[in-house]
Amino acid sequence: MYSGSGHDYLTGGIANDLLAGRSGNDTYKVQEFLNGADTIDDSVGVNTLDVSLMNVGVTVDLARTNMQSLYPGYLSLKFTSINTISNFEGTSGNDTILGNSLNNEIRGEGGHDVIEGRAGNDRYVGGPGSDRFVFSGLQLVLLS
Ligand SMILES: [Ca+2]
Ligand SMILES: [Ca+2]
Ligand SMILES: [Ca+2]
Repeated sequence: MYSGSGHDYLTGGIANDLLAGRSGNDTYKVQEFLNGADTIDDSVGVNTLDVSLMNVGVTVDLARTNMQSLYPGYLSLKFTSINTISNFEGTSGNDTILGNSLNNEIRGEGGHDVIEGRAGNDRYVGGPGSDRFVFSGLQLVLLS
């Protein structure tokens, strides 16, 4: 699936999809039963990965560019750049979210989330549940 410039909203189907938002700020929305191994090809704009429709907690590393499993058996994603995703919207489950060097806005939503933004001026929003934020620049761990 390719889209042009502008602000787009892309969602994958059950097969292995190529989601390419290109220029503009894009939102990539994936969900549990529309699984597969999808590739998100984008390095322009402030892009959001939204997995809030999934019912299970995920593990994602936004700086990783090889295929990674967000939840075994459900969903794998590959980002074509370490700068593909700026913002992340988590699930109601227990998520583990590692940011990249961009200024990330990471929303853990419900569950017991572990969020580490890495470099950049990051914004963490924990949501309900007890969350653990790792501020790598400050070497500070907050347990809430
Ligand atoms: Ca984009
Ligand atoms: Ca969560
Ligand atoms: Ca960051």
